[in-house]
Amino acid sequence: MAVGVFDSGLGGLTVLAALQARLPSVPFVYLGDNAHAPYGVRDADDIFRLTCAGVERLWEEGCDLVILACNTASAAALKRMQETWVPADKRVLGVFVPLIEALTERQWGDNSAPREVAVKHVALFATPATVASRAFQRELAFRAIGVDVEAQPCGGVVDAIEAGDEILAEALVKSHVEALLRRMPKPEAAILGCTHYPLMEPVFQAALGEGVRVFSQPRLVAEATADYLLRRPEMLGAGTASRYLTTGKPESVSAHATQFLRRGVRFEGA
Ligand code: DGN
Repeated sequence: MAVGVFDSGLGGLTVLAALQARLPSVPFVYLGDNAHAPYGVRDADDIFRLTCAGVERLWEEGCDLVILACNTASAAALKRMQETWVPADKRVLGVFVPLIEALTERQWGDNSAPREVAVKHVALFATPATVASRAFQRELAFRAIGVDVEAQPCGGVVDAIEAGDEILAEALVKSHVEALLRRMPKPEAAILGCTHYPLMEPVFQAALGEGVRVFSQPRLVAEATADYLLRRPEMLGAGTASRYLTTGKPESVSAHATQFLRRGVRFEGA
């Protein structure tokens, strides 16, 4: 069985690259819903409908495990999908839980007793839709984790990265970080809660200052997926190479992806 990786567009390729590095013998099928990207400006019902359609397409490819490598889809659609839509023989996982586990590993000594909370003030940088959903805060509250989260919607950053405009992307990141620091002067940790932001991690780190620990998703999601598959080896079959599908125009998406990842990627039509 291949593992499905879904994103609204190209950003999930940062997560896929980490998955491929961590799990080199696992075949992946990536689906980018480029025809409907970006999701960050859509409403929750729309994101739910589009995400379900993408996941169904990956099930057709035999991917019983699908990772939503998109914060916006994870925030707006995942819980509803898991509660109302995903059948028992399939799994759909998102990108928040690995981050929360990484944050809390410093706070919980074991599964029962909370230790002294090491991180109290956390900055979250994400798309306007992810911030509006408050999904990250909900996940923390669900686990009774008392962390103070200050969220900064980072309008424009995804578009600037996708347009290859590094100067604009850098300027936007700096101004979003400054806006957050005015409200929360001393975060101990920062979460980059959008698939595109790992590409700007050094800019976030420099703007935040050395004392702030930056949590970036791709590596954490890859580690969590490796743990998950280790416990469920039956979910894996014989390996073949990864495939890349898009709801957009394969040629232009391939060119765009090659520029985005700085290596050749060839998409097929979904
Ligand atoms: N993949 C989206 C995310 O992680 O939030 C960013 C792109 C988008 O649809 N806005």
